[in-house]
Amino acid sequence: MKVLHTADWHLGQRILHNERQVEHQRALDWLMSVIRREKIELLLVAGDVFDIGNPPNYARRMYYRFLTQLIGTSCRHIVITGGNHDSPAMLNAPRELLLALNVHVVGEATERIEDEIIELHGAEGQLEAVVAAVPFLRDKDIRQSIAGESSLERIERIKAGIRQHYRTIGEAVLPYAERGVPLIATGHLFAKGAEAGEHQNNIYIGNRENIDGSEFPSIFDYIALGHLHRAQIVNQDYRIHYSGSLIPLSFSELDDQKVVKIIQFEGRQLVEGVRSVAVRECRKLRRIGGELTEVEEKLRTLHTEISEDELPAWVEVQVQTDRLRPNLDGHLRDFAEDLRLVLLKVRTNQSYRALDQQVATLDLDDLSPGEVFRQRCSSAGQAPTELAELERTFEELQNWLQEEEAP
Ligand SMILES: [Mn+2]
Repeated sequence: MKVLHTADWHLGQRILHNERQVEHQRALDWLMSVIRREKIELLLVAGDVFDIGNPPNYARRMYYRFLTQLIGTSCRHIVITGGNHDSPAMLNAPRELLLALNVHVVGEATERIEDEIIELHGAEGQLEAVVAAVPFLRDKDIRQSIAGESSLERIERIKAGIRQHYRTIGEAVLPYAERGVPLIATGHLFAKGAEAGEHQNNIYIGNRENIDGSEFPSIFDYIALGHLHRAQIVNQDYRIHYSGSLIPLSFSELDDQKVVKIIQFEGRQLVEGVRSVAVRECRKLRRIGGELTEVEEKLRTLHTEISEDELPAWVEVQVQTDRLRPNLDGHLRDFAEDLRLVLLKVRTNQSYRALDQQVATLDLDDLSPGEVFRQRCSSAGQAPTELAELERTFEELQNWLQEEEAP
């Protein structure tokens, strides 16, 4: 059984108001070519297919077109699980229809753990693999809320609930242990022993380290994770991997090599370990800073690195300057246009302004909601001792909004 593991597509995502449609389409086309070339038999998508609960129509079309293109390829089984960005209802809506195409969708956890256990059968009806398709586990899936409990107690309960969910599903696959077929689990969470990107903004402190890597049941031969956008192995355990996202979803992911994971099983054994296949980059995202002349020089250099078949690079620029420069933005954008570069954002350090006005200018786009909240609390004279608890409550509120409304 040859398996391809990917996650965190975030179809419909935008970066600083710019659509990623062309990039996503190219990434999916590339993925299709890999599935064909490698003769993949099972495709796992471990959550966050879409960026928002109500994605634009083009993003839905892209998703369904991709699934349709899999018909007639070597890829006989597809398992898709919901992430925290997906709307479970939206993902589950075409479930029965997709099942007719061998696409198994688990948008959310239900009360029956059996709903997450997927037996994959070959053309002759023989068992080929078992997937414990665990989606993103929402607060409501794993515990009853308890009045009057502090946010820290709540976090501990969520963690205990997640651990319990995996223990239960590990026990539920025990009957398959001797069948000689791969036993695979999925997950969409933050496993301890993994690193998030610097500013991956969909992970809150309250969600940190939902489970320790060692707490995944040892019965599973491979654990396909999503949620962290950086591809990595968890706890040095050769069985537990994040595939990472398919394209860089923010400027903080610039240094990550985007990949998909390919796993070849013989019975329950991994052959050749887990292979990372680099996603073909179709647009460069760069952050460039320095004095104006330096910035111009770096933009020229970047221009030379863009190949013919790539889309114009997207650049964020920070200019160091000690004086006011009227129309700096317009000047740099004109400069970049001839170089097949698009400046998504031009910033200045503005130290000259702070000197006479003592005003530090902040851009809302650069701040996370948590940072805005913290600054607001500080300016309202909130005592630092109470700030920590307030911040946790705010995070809880954000999590709740994200889970309930999947923005
Ligand atoms: Mn996620």
